[in-house]
Amino acid sequence: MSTPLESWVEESARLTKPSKISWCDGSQAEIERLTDEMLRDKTFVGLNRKTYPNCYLHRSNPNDVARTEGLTFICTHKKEDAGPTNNWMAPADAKEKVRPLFDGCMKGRTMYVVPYIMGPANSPYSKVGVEITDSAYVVANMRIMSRMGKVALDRLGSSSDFVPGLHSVADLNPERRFILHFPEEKLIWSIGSGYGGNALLGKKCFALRIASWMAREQSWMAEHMLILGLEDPSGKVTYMAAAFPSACGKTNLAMMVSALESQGYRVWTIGDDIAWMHIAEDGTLRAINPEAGFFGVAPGTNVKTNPNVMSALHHDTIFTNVALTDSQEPWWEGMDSAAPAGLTDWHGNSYTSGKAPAAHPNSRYTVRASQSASISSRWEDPAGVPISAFIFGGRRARVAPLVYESYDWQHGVFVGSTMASETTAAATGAVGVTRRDPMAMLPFCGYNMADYFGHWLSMGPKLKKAPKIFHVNWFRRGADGKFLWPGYGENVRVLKWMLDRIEGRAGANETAVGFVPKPNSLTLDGLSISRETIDELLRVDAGDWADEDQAVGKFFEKFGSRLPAALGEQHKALGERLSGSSVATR
Ligand code: SAT
Ligand code: MN
Repeated sequence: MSTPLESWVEESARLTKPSKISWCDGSQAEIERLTDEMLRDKTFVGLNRKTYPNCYLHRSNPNDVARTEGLTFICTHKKEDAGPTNNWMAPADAKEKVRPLFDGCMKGRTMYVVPYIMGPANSPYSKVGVEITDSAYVVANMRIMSRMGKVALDRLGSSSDFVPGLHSVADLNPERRFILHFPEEKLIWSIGSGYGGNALLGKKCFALRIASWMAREQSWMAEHMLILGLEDPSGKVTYMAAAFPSACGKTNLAMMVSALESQGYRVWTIGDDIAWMHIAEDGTLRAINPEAGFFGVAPGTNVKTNPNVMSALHHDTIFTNVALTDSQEPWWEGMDSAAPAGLTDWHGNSYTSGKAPAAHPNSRYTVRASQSASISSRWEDPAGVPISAFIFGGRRARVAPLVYESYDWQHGVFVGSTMASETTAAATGAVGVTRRDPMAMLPFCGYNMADYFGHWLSMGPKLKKAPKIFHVNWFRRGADGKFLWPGYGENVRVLKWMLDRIEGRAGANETAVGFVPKPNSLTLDGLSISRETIDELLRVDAGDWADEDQAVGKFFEKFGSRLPAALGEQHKALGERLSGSSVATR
């Protein structure tokens, strides 16, 4: 008798008709063989063996360079269960439409069966997925991003408890590209793209869209959050989880080299993109990082913005759509000052400066988390780490102060649900447009967001001590259009303020939007920043916030009567505080 996995693999092979089926074991021999094949068929370009051993460059099809949210669907029986912020198709219609595209799509190709675990191999919170794909590049990435191969098959045994994901690059035609999620049967179908979150199905498709659905059913949380530990001078580590939209600096924050290291404050990395959090028996919220690697944005990454990842990238790394120097080293905008002579752009053409960027703005590196010097000794703790704070944030040129703390859990959920950010190159579409992106989950919530807010509201009271909820904005600009806050390693000063709030040490002013630091409660020594700049960073502008309040009202209208009443009340209370005389600024 075949196992549920074997049956699904057979069924998928009957549909896609590959010439060969290869079960991936995750071994060294396997990756060496795949790498050789990819070097031969030009999927991979080998990089400098001395300075970048075991590193490869992949150039994707120019029409396939980012997640495609418009082609991503949540397929539930009832449209309302997908909600107003997701694209929806009925499951039967979706299958009828997309099955013909899978029919025979692997003819003449190898079908790889990729079993993987999301989460540490021995954690009770981890889950097994199996991706079927015809892309060796996907296999190589999954080997870095998850615990892939034999370890996953061993965990699964003959059980049916895995999330199947069927993937084919097919003809890479965006007209025939679909990223389909069937949360009711915990199934993923993805066709027509080989890029990032569209194709590495363990990441956004499983660990966020499908897992968010499971988490609501089972009273846990699957969130688009980094996890970090802030060590204080006594050696005590406090864990925080932060949600920012794609390409807003989660990786850099999670791997930060602290500007306050000489004072004993250090940052340790648990994860940079996704957090799965469960209520433990002691009433704490325990977070694991379901991933095993980082799929980070390359442009803007340098020894100042993320020194830890820069050293991690010097071996065993896959680069996608970056530029190439004449000594076969990767290069991207913002790596160092000027583009070196003899550069090849991400298309593989010789680069002319002043024209389009040499590296694609959403070019990426894929690297094992364990290669970072900042990795926490507890990053694979099967019990997870206890979360003391949530941080929401985004890119806002105006409005949002550098940091503020919500009044309580309910208000914090309101703050998260009204998050907004200027869009980035991580998804196709216009860049720099402000959009509401609640909890940074807009593209990743696998069900009706109104119900998701309800789930959030319900979680706080179940915890013995709910995490404090903060909001940050590193991206506020002054009248001259320049960033007011230096960011990167200096962000530890904001984390330290949060820690001091958690410990009841730091002062704050109560404003209409939440608690804002008293300027003297921020640790600013060693930083040359004027008092005026700090005041501007912390300012709650009544006019800006009145506009914000209106925009929130409009956004909430989308959800109609499904919006939890508590959020409507929070919105009303904000309006009252704004129109009252309570807008204190310092
Ligand atoms: O979804 S991706 O993995 O391509 C990257 C992101 O959007 O965070
Ligand atoms: Mn992300």
